[in-house]
Amino acid sequence: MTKTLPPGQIETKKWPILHEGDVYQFDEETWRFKLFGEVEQEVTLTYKEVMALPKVVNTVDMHCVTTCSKFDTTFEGIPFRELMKLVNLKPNVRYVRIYGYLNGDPFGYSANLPLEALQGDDALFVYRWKDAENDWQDISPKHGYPLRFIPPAQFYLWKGSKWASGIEFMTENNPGYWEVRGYHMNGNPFKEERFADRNNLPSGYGGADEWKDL
Ligand SMILES: Nc1nc2c(c(=O)[nH]1)N[C@H]1C(S)=C(S)[C@@H](COP(=O)(O)O)O[C@H]1N2
Ligand SMILES: [Mo]
Repeated sequence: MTKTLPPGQIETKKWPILHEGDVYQFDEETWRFKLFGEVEQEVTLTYKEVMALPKVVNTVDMHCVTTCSKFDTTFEGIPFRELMKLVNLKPNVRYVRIYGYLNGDPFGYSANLPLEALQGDDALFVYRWKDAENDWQDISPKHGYPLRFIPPAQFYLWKGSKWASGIEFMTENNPGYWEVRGYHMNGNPFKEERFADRNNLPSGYGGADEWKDL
C-alpha cells in the first residue's frame, strides 16, 4: 500500500530523536501523572495505577514539523479516553494541554489539543512499540520512557509530549510550549499548519536537519 506524504514531508524509516532539554530518568517513587484544570476534583496517579488502566495496540504515522514522516509504527499504550474517564469535567471543556518533563520540571513541556480529536485508539500514552524493522520493545528514555503521548496523525509530532506527566482540561484553547513560540495552534500536517505565521518563522526552529538520527 502506498501512502500519501503530507505536503513538504520526506519519508524516513528510522525513528529520529528530537526534544528540548535533558532526557528524563524514570524514578517510580517520585513519578506521578496528574489530571487537573477544569475538573470537579484533581486526580494524581502513581505509575502502577496508570499501568493498570485498559490498553490498546494501534499503528500510526508520525509527521514531524521539521519535515520527516515515519509511517506505520505500532504502539501499545493507554488511550487518552481511559484517563479522561477518571475525572468529571466542568461544563464547556473543549481543549487539553498534555504535559511532559523539561529539564527536571514535570510540567515544563506542553502541547494543546482539542478534546474531541483524542477519543479514539489513535490517541495513546505509549510505553512499547515495534515497526517493520524492530520487534516489540520499550520506548527508550530518549523517546519518552516511561510514558509518552503519541497524537493522532492529523497533528504534527510536537503535540506528542515525551515523559508525559499530566493532562490539563481547559475551556479555552491555551497554547503549549511551542505554540507560545510561534508554532501553529492546530498543527495539521495535511494542511501544512506548521507555524502561526509562515513568513515569520519562530526562533529556535532549525529546519529539516533538526530531526537528527541520534
Ligand atoms: N517533554 C517533551 N516532549 C516533546 C518534546 C520536548 O522537547 N519535550 N519535543 C517535541 C517535538 S518538537 C517532537 S518533533 C517530538 C519528537 O519525538 P521523537 O524524538 O520521539 O521522534 O517530541 C515532542 N515531545
Ligand atoms: Mo518537532
